[in-house]
Amino acid sequence: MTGNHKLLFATSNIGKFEEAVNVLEEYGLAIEMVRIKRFEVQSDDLVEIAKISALFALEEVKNPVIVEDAGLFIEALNLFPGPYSSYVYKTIGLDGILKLMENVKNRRAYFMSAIAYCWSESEVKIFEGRVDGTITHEKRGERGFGFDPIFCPREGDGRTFAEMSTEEKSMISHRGKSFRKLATWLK
Ligand code: ITT
Repeated sequence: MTGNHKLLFATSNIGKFEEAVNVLEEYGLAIEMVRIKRFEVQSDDLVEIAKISALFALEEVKNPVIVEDAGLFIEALNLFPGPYSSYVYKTIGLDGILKLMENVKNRRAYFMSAIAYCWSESEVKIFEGRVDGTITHEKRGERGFGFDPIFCPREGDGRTFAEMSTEEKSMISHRGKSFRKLATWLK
């Protein structure tokens, strides 16, 4: 689909990019990071945000391109911060979320990843991934990025994503799942 060109990934988040590289290299696929100004989309829907952002990115780079929108959805907070995760991370941060979760018994949460791959104005393909887990009571671990120190995946061994290597996280993460779907489709 991409000919001899490397697949372009429009993102400003190096953590996301490294995870994507890690998954795609298992399939012999290479990607390149392009930083473009993200089009600010107002929507409650990750898929919609990814789609519109990918069309915008295509306009900019004039080559097939992927965009990924991801978010953390916390059950007890009515799925907040969801599509607003980036803003919430930058404003109230991990401590703010832990504070909102003080004395909250239901700690269930999930991460979602929606990749939009766009190669023409009328052609956008979506790949989604989800991982379920719980919000911890304290921050643990130094690796990863974003909300990783307070998210403990259900399929794991009790460690947070921030206590895992990139490889371990990608085996079970929302992004690992969505990128493996993309890779399978591209192959
Ligand atoms: P781009 O839009 O430039 O790709 P971003 O960081 O703004 O980068 P998103 O809007 O998709 O990306 O992600 C929203 C936020 O959700 C992100 O900044 C993190 O704080 C959080 N997040 C997403 N995936 C995560 C993950 O795997 N681990 C921890 N936090 C994550």
